[in-house]
Amino acid sequence: MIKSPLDKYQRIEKVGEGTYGVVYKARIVATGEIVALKKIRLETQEEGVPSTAIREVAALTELDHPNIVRLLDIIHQGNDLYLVFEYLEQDLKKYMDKLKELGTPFLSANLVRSYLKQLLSGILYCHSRRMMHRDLKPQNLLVDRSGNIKICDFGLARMYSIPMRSYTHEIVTLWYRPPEVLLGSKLYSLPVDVWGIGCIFAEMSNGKPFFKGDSEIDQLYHIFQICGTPNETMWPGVSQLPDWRPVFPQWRPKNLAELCPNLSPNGIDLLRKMLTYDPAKRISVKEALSHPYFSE
Ligand code: PVB
Repeated sequence: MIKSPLDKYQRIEKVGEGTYGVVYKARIVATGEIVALKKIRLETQEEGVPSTAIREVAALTELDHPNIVRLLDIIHQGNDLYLVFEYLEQDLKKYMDKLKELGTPFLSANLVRSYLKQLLSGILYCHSRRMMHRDLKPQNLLVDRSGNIKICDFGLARMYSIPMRSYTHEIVTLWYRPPEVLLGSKLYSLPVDVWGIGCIFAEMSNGKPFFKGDSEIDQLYHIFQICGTPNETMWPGVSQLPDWRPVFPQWRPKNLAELCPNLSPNGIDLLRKMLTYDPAKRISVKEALSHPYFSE
């Protein structure tokens, strides 16, 4: 038998299927250390993994922050790329589902604040390196028993583009997608991650998704019904976006404090700034971290 670099790892069990590939719980044979092995099938016409993909993934090993899931190793084998990450016990979605089953659907105010602060500091680390995530959602946030939360799939969304369906044909969620992307903007940037984090902030404190659309237009209308239908006054240029329609129904904005009864007035103020339509006016991650909500 020819030795493969994968022999260093022993698969224990399949964790599940993510957007880009299947994830296994595994162990480093030599040390017994538990890791996560993510297998990415690259659908290329030609044989082998494109060298640009390998270079880009290699750059991700440089990301070193307590709130970013650590990429430990990359193994390239035939048409597959195996990414070895630190292992975490569950994701935020599963954690929130478990709380729901227990009849205590939402996170405590202190845990919401702690998770939000950790998420923002992980994102600030990446944004200051001009990297955006583009697909933040509770399934991409991993939690441990000590109150830590870590972001995974940073950098992958950029390389592989966000597919319509996961490789197992699961429909990819639209609930965290910002209005500029839903309206067809191709020049979106770092503010997309702030919108996604805002949606997750509201979801953690309410115990249910904030904008729960089942198609792109339904997603947009859910946002309009809560934030009000946007216009040129609040968002200059909105009517020039590719998927803007002059016939969009007109809704007035709702009161966020009534929709998020567990958030303090400072929390509501921060949420409103994160869910600002115009990406240029949306609060930045850095500004969000110095919001009074975090010094309550
Ligand atoms: N889940 C890197 N990684 C992981 N990716 C996923 C992980 C994980 N740890 C490091 N951990 C778990 C372990 C057990 C469970 C869950 Cl939700 C997550 C459980 O009890 O079901 N990815 C999963 C998908 C494969 C479903 C969560 O998004 C590879 C980043």
